[in-house]
Amino acid sequence: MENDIKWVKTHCARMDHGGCALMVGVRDDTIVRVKGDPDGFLNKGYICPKGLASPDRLTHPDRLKHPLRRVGDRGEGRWERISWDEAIVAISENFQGIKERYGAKGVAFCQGMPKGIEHFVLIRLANMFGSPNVVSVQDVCHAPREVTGLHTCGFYPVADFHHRSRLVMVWGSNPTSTNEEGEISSLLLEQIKNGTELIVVDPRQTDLAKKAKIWLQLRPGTDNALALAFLNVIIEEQLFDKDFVENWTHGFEELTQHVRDYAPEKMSEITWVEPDLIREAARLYARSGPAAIQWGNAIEQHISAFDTARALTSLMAICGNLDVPGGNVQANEPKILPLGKFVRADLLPTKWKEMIHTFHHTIPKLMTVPPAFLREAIIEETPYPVKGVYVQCSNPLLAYADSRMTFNAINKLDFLVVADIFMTPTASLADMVLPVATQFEFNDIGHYGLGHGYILARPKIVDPPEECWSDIRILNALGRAMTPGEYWFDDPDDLLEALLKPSGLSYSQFAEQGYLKGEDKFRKYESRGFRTPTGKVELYLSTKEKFNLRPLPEFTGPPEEDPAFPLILTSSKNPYYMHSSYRWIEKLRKKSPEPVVEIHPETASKLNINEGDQALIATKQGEITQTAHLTEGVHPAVVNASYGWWFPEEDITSQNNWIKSNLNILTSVDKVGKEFGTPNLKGICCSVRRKE
Ligand SMILES: Nc1nc2c(c(=O)[nH]1)N[C@H]1C(S)=C(S)[C@@H](COP(=O)(O)OP(=O)(O)OC[C@H]3O[C@@H](n4cnc5c(=O)[nH]c(N)nc54)[C@H](O)[C@@H]3O)O[C@H]1N2
Ligand SMILES: Nc1nc2c(c(=O)[nH]1)N[C@H]1C(S)=C(S)[C@@H](COP(=O)(O)OP(=O)(O)OC[C@H]3O[C@@H](n4cnc5c(=O)[nH]c(N)nc54)[C@H](O)[C@@H]3O)O[C@H]1N2
Ligand code: SF4
Ligand SMILES: [Mo]
Repeated sequence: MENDIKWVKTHCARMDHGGCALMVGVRDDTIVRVKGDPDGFLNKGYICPKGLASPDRLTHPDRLKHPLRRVGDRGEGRWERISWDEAIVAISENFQGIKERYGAKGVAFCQGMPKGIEHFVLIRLANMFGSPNVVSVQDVCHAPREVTGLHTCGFYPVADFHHRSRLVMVWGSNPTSTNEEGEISSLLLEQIKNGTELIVVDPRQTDLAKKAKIWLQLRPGTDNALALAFLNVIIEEQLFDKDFVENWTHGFEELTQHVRDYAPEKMSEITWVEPDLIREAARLYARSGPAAIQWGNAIEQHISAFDTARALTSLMAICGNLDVPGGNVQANEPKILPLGKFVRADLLPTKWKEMIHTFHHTIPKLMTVPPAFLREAIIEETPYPVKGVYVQCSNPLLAYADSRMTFNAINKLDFLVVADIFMTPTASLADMVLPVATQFEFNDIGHYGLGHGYILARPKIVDPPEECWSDIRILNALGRAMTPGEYWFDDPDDLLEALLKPSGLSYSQFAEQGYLKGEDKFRKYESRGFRTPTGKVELYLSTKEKFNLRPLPEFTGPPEEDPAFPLILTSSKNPYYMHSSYRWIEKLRKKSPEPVVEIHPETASKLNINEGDQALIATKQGEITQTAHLTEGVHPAVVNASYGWWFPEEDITSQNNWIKSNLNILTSVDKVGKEFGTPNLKGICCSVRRKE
């Protein structure tokens, strides 16, 4: 039987950011096996449980297979099956109608975690339709790191796992579970095996924390204070790279004065990390170049995201770790169509003036609307009303902070379309649900536009079932129906051809080759300076007045405290799921059957909670239930809850389904960071009690 399997190469996708090269075994247009491809330059054969289970997405009996139109009340679960032609016409008519009444900006286009080029085709559609409002989860995912990098040093500094680092400092990131955005952990683990030292900054004792030379178990939400203490030590003790600081930084004097206020002793009270340990870690980082900071979600799921990212970028700079092999680098893109051209930014030059978040004075270069501001626009009609929403690759009812606000916003919409592979809680509230083809079922390109310097081929391997269309095909059809047809194609694959054209490769040649990577080049600033107004790394922002930014990284104030909610809530991503997705895949559900909250045994004992008990977790916002797991891996004052939980096996029309264990019932957008509209998802006051 083995020899009638045909093996095809592709890259894993849509189970996280993707990246692992895979060998996919096919028989009779069905995927029968997958394994890691030893030739994969990011994974060298590695594959995780999600990757192994990924073909099960395709064959699940409950998968959406036909376009559906709502017939009953919103959320009642009554649908009629319609044709694709009817669906495209109805969406186009509804969105055109809103455009006539409220302007094109009255329609918003929402994307979840970018999964492939559909994100950029969606922006192209919005630009051509005339709406400046593309919404994404960037407020809590990558934009704080990327955009702060652009303002500080002219690029997004990513950890380079492809060259040897003497030390890696993993800060608020958990790559052995998340392999976040192409940083596949197998490369890091190989370096550690070969002697690279490790510092881990995480309130939980992760697998990497167990391997680390130094583990800084900080109080959740205080990364900002800790990073400033690092700067204090390194500058006071003169451990910085003097040549680099002298030649390539702007405002070192100001930074030196400024960080005097942040001595480890003082910051220790806030962060709970012993002053000596802060000193030891700061010295080790400064003395171990080349050193990379693998930074993650934790630093940017907090209102102080901008200042934390500023402090960490400053740390990379003054220690001489920017754009050196094994440090934090500016990736060089391969020769492909630049993003702006692909999305046709030229067609909507007024975008930056009209986007919803411009009215909230967010930071320049933030191109997508933060969800907090989208919902305000829908509910309060400020700065103007939004009446129609197209959602793709996203489940906002679970993913956005303050789920009840999302529910209220959805209920105020005139028209909601959701494109998904499965009926989710968000889709169940839509006016129209579109069944999509997913990974393995259409030609796609991975990692375009993510700033990592490579793109990955994800060729079609099997046919999609019944009437499932890829997002790209749907958007192309919508483009033809509701924007000037000349910008769209007879064959949606021509979008991929256009993107690849500057490389001289056709899609099939690219698929054959597997990936395209920009040339490795380092210390590019030596020939052209840093792409900032001063040509240097701006430790002090020269644009502070122009953009109304804090010029130096500041400690934005002590974390909230509330005697009624004495514990501190944080969360981390589940290694077996992507966000709210795939609880319906049996192999994965077996590994992680229910939402779990980690509690320290001493705390649990005081609360009279035993292993496996149902625990009620409450914040000012609301209350949810998760199953208690006792572990010494969390601090006694901290609980680590699961995020993204709903129950596909239960009644989807019941509100209890998405409310009962959903972490975002507990989060709020009452307070958001000014630069990115980021709410606090980590480090929130909570209480826990046993559910009787
Ligand atoms: N409290 C809290 N909230 C968070 C986070 C957190 O850590 N804590 N993390 C945040 C982060 S980092 C992110 S990125 C967001 C994620 O937010 P989302 O991206 O909205 O979350 P997902 O659950 O991944 O939603 C993806 C949806 O896409 C569908 N899908 C899968 N493949 C395809 C496809 O090919 N096409 C289409 N159209 N749909 C597909 C899935 O079935 C699923 O319903 O959540 C954010 N929210
Ligand atoms: N399995 C899986 N993989 C994924 C995803 C998924 O949902 N599941 N999502 C993908 C996406 S969209 C993203 S953006 C990436 C995110 O990838 P990561 O950045 O790795 O995301 P998290 O697991 O949210 O957080 C990382 C670590 O931060 C710690 N942490 C919690 N609170 C704090 C704090 O206040 N300070 C510090 N320093 N650490 C804290 C957590 O304990 C956790 O170990 O992962 C991607 N990969
Ligand atoms: S780590 Fe990510 S890219 Fe690699 S196999 Fe797992 S889900 Fe796929
Ligand atoms: Mo994310």
